[in-house]
Formats: sequence, structure tokens, C-alpha cells
Amino acid sequence: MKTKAAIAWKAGEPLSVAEVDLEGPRAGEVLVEIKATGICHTDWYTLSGADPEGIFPAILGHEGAGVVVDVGPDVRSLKAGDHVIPLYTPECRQCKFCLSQKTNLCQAIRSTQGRGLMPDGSSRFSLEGKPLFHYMGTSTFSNYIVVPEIALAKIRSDAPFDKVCYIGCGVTTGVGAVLFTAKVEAGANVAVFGLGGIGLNVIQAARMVGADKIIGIDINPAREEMARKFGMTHFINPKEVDNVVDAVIQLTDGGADYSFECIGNTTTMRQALECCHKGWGQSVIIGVAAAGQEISTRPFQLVTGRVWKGSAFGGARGRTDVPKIVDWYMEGKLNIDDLITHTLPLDRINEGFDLMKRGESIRSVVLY
Ligand code: NAD
Ligand code: AHE
Ligand code: ZN
Repeated sequence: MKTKAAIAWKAGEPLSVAEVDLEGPRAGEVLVEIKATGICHTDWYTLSGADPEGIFPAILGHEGAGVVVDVGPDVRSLKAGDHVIPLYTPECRQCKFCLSQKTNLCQAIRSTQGRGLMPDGSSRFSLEGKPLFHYMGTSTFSNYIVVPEIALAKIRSDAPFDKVCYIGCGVTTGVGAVLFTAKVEAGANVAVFGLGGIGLNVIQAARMVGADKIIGIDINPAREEMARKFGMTHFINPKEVDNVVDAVIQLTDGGADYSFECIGNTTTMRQALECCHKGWGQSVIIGVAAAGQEISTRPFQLVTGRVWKGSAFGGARGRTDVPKIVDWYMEGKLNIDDLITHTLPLDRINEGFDLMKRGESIRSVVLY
């Protein structure tokens, strides 16, 4: 079949929208009509050329929601008409990683996914007979996609696609980092570096669990108002203080119990660790730094009890946890609507990237 898609031909160049060819689902695969997709900073990261796994030409996008159109042989858990969110972190429930119950990083299809291919090593997308690569196993910048059954979370049918698509990455990443990775408890002091599409979800989850001080740090002063609305109690603009680490330590009587780095900058990663409380403070890296970058701190920071961890997709097990997060939104426990600042048709997708780069949007959502 034909599908409309935004193609990334080359690193650093705008996407171009075209009709591409899409092969139908093979065994264990599902054809999905994407109804809406968010634009995440990670799409920009890969498009910029900073992702070591970035390959071109590819169809980017990993924050979508849609409807099952058709299923290939051996698909048991889904049928045409089901509403779904594609998962860049699948959940096969059979691999060593899934069975461990210690991680959400299912590895069943990771190696082919990282090479822009379906699990059988081929691409379903092509243009004029030449293959186009998939991206993060999802490629939600295409109106129709083929994905493995294990990479789809079935969600309730009354949830609006134009909002819950954001649960495909940003909401789950931020909320999950608080609930599943850090397990922040009521009364804890929390510091959040970066108040964009991820950091604001960290903030709303910290408020949800009853955190005490929720300190937001961002160089963009325009982020303060939105962050306060979502639960931030104190704002630090790094340009207005001598030392961000000291500023957090002073506000928290010795340091944050938990900090979250939601920028992807190795300098702020260090600050996020070092503003944590001696003896127990935990810092969670969410931001994705460019290829070749490294983090550093004095080892004494760890010797004296601070803990450095990371979180991918919020530590969420997609098929299990994503439907629950959709329920929380539908029950009014999570605010997604106010974070979706812009909606665009696919033909204007590059404007969504421009808004993000200029710091003018939280999330732009493309509507098909
Ligand atoms: P975003 O662009 O919406 O937000 C980033 C924020 O950081 C902006 O508000 C910006 O003003 C602020 N910022 C930039 N430099 C800063 C600095 N030096 N000090 C303080 N603030 C600064 O991006 P996003 O969509 O929220 O994504 C944030 C990061 O998380 C990206 O690196 C993205 O790739 C990553 N990410 C990771 C996961 C995961 O699973 N680990 C999932 C999604 C996104
Ligand atoms: N090449 C990577 C993109 C970089 C990355 O770290 N991705 C994060 C998710 S960011 C979502 O916005 C991730 O969870 N990666 C898990 C993994 O196994 O790489 C990619 O994912 O293609
Ligand atoms: Zn993302």
C-alpha cells in the first residue's frame, strides 16, 4: 500500500513529505494507522546527526497513537480496530531482560531495531524500489506503519489520539522515572534539570506522589510559569545564580533526595548528581547526550552515598504500564492537554522542529 510519510534523507536537513510504499504485516506483525504523533527532542537529536545509531534515509517519529488495521499470521493479542500506542521499548515477556523483572529494556528485537529494520532484517518502507529505514521500531512520522505485536500497547478506545500519543514517549518517560525508576516517596525534595516535554512530566509526577520541594532548573525563563502550574515550588535560572549546585543544596537543607536530568547535557548531569544529599541522594539521567560524550564527577561523590542511575522510557514495561498511564490521564490524574502547545498537519512537521529548537513549544503534535 501507499502511505504519506515525512522522510529524513540526510542528517541536519528538514524532513520531506512524500507518498511511500509500505509492505503489509508478516508473521507476528501488525499494520497500524497512526492518527497522531508527538515530536520529541530525541527525533531532533537523531535528525541532527548526533545519534550514533542514526541512519538515513529513515522515517523518524516514536510518540504515536493509532488503530490496528490488519494483523499478520500468529498475532494473538491484537485485532483490527484495537487502539494502540507503538512502543520503542517493546515488552516480549519472554527474553532474559523481561523475565528478570529488574528492567524494562526488553532486548527481543533491539539489534534489528537499532539498525532501522524489522525483526526479520528487512524494511517494510520503500520509495521507487529503494528501502527506507525504520526508526526506533516505530516510525510514527508515517500515517501507516508495520510493527511487531510485542511493540504495541493496547489502550482503551475512548482515549483521544491527539493527547495520548504523548504517552508513547514524553509522559511515560517523565512520570515513569519518578514512579518506576526513582520511586520517589511523599515528602522528598526533588530537583529537575530541564523543564521541557520530559521535565514537566517529572514535575507533575513528583507532585502526584506528594514530594515536598520541587525545584526546577532551566535557562529559559519562559518555562517557569508552566512548571509552577504543574507543581514546581522553586525555580532556578542558572544564568541568575553563581552556582546551581549550591543553590539547590541551600534550598533543601543539604541536597535533593532525588534529581532528574532532562536535558542531555553532561555538565548538567554532573550538577544533578552533585546537588543530591550526601548519604542517600539519587540522580536519574533521562537526557540523551550526543555520541562520544562522557560524564564525570569526583568518585568521592559516590563514596559518600550519592547514587547515579539512568532511566529509559521511564522504566515502564510498555504493554503492562502504558494502558495504566492512559487510564490515569482519562481519570484526570495527569495533565497532558496543557503540555501540547501546538498541533500541525504532517505537511508542516518541520515547523514543529523549529518551535522546539527555539524553545517555543513544549510538545507539538502532528495530526494525520
Ligand atoms: P525539550 O527540548 O523539550 O526540553 C529541554 C529543556 O532543557 C528546555 O526547556 C531547555 O530550555 C532546557 N535546557 C537546555 N539547556 C539547558 C541548560 N544548560 N541548563 C538548564 N536547562 C537547559 O526536550 P525534551 O523532549 O524534554 O527531552 C529532554 C531530553 O530527554 C533530551 O535529551 C531527549 O533526547 C531525552 N529523552 C530521553 C528519554 C529516555 O527514555 N531516557 C525519553 C525522551 C526524551
Ligand atoms: N539510538 C537510540 C536513541 C537514543 C536513546 O537513548 N534512546 C532512548 C529513548 S529516547 C526517547 O526519546 C532509549 O530508551 N533507548 C533505549 C535503547 O535501548 O537504546 C534509539 O533508541 O534508537
Ligand atoms: Zn522521545
